[in-house]
Amino acid sequence: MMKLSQISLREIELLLLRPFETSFGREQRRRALIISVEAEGLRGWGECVAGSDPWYSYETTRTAWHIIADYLIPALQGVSLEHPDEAWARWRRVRGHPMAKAGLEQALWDLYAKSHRISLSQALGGDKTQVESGISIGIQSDIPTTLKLIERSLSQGYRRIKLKIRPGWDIQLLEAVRADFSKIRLTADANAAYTLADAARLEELDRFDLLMLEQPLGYDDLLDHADLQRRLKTPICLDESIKGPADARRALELGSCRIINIKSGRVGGLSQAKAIHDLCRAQNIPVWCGGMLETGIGRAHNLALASLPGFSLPNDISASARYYSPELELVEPRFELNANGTISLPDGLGLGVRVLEERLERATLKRQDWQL
Ligand code: OSB
Ligand code: MG
Repeated sequence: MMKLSQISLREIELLLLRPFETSFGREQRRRALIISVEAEGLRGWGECVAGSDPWYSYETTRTAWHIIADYLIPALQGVSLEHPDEAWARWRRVRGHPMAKAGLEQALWDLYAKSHRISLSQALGGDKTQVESGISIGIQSDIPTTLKLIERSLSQGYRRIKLKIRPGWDIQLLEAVRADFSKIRLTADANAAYTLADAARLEELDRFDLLMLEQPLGYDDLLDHADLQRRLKTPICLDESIKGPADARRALELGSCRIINIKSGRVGGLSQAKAIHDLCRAQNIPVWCGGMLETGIGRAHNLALASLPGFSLPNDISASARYYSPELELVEPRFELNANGTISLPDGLGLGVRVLEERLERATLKRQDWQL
């Protein structure tokens, strides 16, 4: 039983080591919300992955702040929770806003695991001690630069290369990559940059032996993806289009994809993420854990989620050093890539990392506290 006593909400900003560019835009600074929840002397942490702008989804740090502060926290006032699953039911009246819900729900999960003196991975039903790590490479200025980045990532040990693509930065790029790296596990992520009118161009991607093609069409679409999947040999993986277990069910029934990228933020939290995992596992659909340029806190949540048995493909969970300089890291220990291209789950209760509060303070733009 968790009798919540205090909640803190912060907006933070961290400088990325390098700008990250996708088909929808370029990011140099990562904004996020960090939430902590206290009960009986224990503290749980969560990260809301909504960013500055509504490009990946409609949520932003400002909409998430509004929803968390004005609706989600008040719905937990005076409440004792047995299990984090109960938060979803308490928030049922709030339509949408999955990232806002996920940030606070993650903190409840961490707290729950700590109060039961187990790791978050154990609390979720994870059975791995290491998870496979892939790297997501943003759109670069030119192909030679991309080839060098791939080379470096492979030498660091990453087990799968994902390239961001968009019309005009696709076939030529993949041609050059396959010329130099014929055997590597390679995927491409379009972040919804194409339409069904581009089907012929997308069919050409079949010859690059991609492990999957991620979210080629509309961010909200399932029907056109089903059409496209019938025309492609390459498995489609949906990211943006899967906003919860109901979308996953619809996508599998329609044949819109053969793989699902699970991000707890996009689907409303870890309980919802686990429900999608369970559904896919029952139907033999592989899943993997996507990323949103998380700080160490969100990264620790992703690792715990990816330790579930159905996460059978390399995840977008890279070492902390992929995005942030060591002085900005918010947690200890940092996440390092093992020589075999995996990241080890930290041992310890809950998330298994210690939040460095002075670092967090330095990154904070805005803070509000609630006594419940
Ligand atoms: O589509 O998977 C995506 C980053 C921000 C928004 C969307 C996506 C991404 C990534 C990076 O691909 C994954 C990561 O390493 O965190
Ligand atoms: Mg994606």
